[in-house]
Amino acid sequence: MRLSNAALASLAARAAGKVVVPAYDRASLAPGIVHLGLGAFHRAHQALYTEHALRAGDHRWGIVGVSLRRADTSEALTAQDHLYAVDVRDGTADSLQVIGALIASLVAPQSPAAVLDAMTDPRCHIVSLTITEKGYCRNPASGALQFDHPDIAHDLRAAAAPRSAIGFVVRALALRRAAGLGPFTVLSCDNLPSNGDTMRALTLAFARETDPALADWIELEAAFPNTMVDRIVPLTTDADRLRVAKQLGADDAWPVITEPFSQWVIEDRFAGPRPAWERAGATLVGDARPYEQAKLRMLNGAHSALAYLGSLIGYDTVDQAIGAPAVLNFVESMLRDEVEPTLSRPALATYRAELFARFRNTALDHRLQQIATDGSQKLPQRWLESVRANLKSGAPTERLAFALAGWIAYLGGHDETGRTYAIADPLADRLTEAVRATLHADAADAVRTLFEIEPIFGRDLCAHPRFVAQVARHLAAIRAQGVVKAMDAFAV
Ligand code: CS2
Repeated sequence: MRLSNAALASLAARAAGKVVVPAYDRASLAPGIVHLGLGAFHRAHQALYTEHALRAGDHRWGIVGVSLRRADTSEALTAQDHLYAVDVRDGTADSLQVIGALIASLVAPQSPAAVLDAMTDPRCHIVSLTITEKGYCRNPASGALQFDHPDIAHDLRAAAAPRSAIGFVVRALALRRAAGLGPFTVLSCDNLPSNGDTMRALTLAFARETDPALADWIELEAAFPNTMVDRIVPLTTDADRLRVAKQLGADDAWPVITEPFSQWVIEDRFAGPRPAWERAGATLVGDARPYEQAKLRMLNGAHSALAYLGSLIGYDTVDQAIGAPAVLNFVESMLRDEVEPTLSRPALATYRAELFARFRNTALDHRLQQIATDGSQKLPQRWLESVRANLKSGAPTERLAFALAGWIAYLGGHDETGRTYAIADPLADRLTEAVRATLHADAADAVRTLFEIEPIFGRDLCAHPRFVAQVARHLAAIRAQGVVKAMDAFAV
């Protein structure tokens, strides 16, 4: 039996009280939210907060999910009335919930007009985004819109059938303005610094290029709150599908797997109405940036360090890597000594302890290679902002330099046991070429060559000889002795 509206009534797990299912009338939901980027993260995070509002009786907030590229998730969910299970796992208090908030899904390349129709529906008040860092088509170091990005160049030429999220947002806002409708709130839920401000600047840069009066209207009327989103969501595997089907008593082609922890901090400045997400545990604030910065530099910064150093050693998952005492000691001291001093969020030591407990979750099977993807888009906000702050204040940068050396070594494409892996990154060609060209060169030459890649390192970091020398020294040690031995430099 496949999961569906009809199947809900007869779910074996429901009868046994083992699963929560939507008890409201799904047919009555209005399409109040259009979400761009129908990945697992959205379905395990924002959709759950919205589900809470629907269960409480506010039926304005059905979600229309949009896949900007692939059709697979949409096809799988369409065949099951867009119901899916969220499997919360930590090895002890596991729980299963079927979510009904998603009411439709669209595949943008197949029907851009249908996506624009959904975004210009007068009942749509919020367009949220989880399109990953690279979906913003920006220069990761400077934050500027990449006008030469193929999708942006296309959308400037063919505005009526956009490809990029920014192209869709600008076109939909133009159509709403022409129709005399108000704008929607644009809610970025990606791991970018000041994600709302970032999206706003990119949207305005694009709109200015095509229609300055539209840009003025967006500037005045639309809202782009910053958000901090946090929940660890590994990729769903076939083993997950089998386990969920067994527990549920029905087949779910795309369940999502996640941890018990969830956090959402949102700036409370919307252009129109919004769901009462705070009743589901979201924190509405005036300024989300201290939370966002701490989360990016600590959780995501530690994640990336674990991903590159752990993969090099030969580990597959986060819990394996953090289980190695040398790795734990290194990442812990990196956060404590070189990241936390750059932050203003309160209770950082408690936050750090919580992070490590989450990383130890053995029921998630969170793959390091998932986190290792798109380093060029992630490292500027995860590591390099802390590096810059410390270079300015005179604080230490040794551990961040070591993590960077680990990333450069990781770009070699094989771990210390000889296993090879692919480098998944929009700048993969440039990165692997730079690493190949300097493999037998002096480590300092290798570091300088990498640091000249402006979209990642800007123009300032290669001009810090002390920092370049630190990274080079650690790269030489990692190459000569391997990661764990090289970490002896930090042993307590
Ligand atoms: C991870 C994040 O894949 C990655 O880069 O660091 O997806 C991380 O799991 C989430 O941001 C946690 O909130």
